[in-house]
Amino acid sequence: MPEDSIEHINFEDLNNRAISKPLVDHIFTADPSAHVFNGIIYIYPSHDIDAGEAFDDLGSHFAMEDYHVFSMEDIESETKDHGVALHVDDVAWAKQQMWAPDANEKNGTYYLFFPAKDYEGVFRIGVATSESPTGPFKARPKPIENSFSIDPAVFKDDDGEYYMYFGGLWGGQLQRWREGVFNNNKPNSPTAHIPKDNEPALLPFVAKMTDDLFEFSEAPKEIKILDEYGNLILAGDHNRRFFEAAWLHKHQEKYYFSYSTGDTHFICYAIGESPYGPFTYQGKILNPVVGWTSHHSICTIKGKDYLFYHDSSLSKGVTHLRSIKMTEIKYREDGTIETINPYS
Ligand code: FUB
Repeated sequence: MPEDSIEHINFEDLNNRAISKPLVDHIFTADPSAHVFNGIIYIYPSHDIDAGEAFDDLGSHFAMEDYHVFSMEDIESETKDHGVALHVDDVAWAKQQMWAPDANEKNGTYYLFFPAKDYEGVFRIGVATSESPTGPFKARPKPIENSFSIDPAVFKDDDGEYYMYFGGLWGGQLQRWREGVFNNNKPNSPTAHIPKDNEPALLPFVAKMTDDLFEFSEAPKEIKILDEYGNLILAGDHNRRFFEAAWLHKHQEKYYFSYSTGDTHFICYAIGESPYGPFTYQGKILNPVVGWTSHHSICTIKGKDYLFYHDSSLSKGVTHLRSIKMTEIKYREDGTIETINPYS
């Protein structure tokens, strides 16, 4: 959201109209990835810290240096902060910008998947493990080989295979990987290397994980997001094209790929028959929230699906510091999702 438009918001009115309250109010949190492990809800968000720098589209205004894990006994209960679960100083390969993470579990080990910039200024994706869902997590010495860009989301399919979905435009650098190697030209422009409006939009990636969940077991593949005519969504279609915040969940045996449209701030979804897609665009899950970005996850809790998301209502937009929230998702009989307005 442009810096000037947030200044004109009446936050008292906005907070009165907000459909949900921040789950955490003692620190600023964003990009919530939620999972249920052993009957407890665990949330793995980013941690927004004001860097004291001017706002820009590369995220320089945030000093995001660690992750806290939160838990809830049920959807109405207090959100418990389990403290710092991983700090950038404890990740040998990572220099800065611990952006949106995800987590998963396999055979009693908990895995934290996270993007960070390496010492060359290139986003990579790392893995850290713990015997507890709340950490502390111990990071692998190197990032996942052939990983790039941001926003990992790791989905476990019913057959026990795990897939990582990832990618993000502008500050997330996906546009710099169009030739398969990192393009470092015009380093300060978030929109350099973005396709023209009449070209297909950049696509997110998916890769199946190795048995130990430490690496990709295959080269990452692009995920096709198609319109109602079976054509790839175009780069100029800013209300529907993929930008960041990939997430995958299943509903009635179908695969739902959801994502943020970035500069237009929608959380959208597309449905497919396979974890690799293709996915056909269906509509919006969440209308724009106030703040710099929109980002979400979808988690089934006691048979109902919930959207975890964030906005900047608690910080009243100051430096766009964000706070995590949750609300229920409602499906229509045909499997489509009712669009949620974050403010009534
Ligand atoms: O929180 C930093 C970045 O902002 C995330 O990685 C993006 O998805 C956006 O929410």
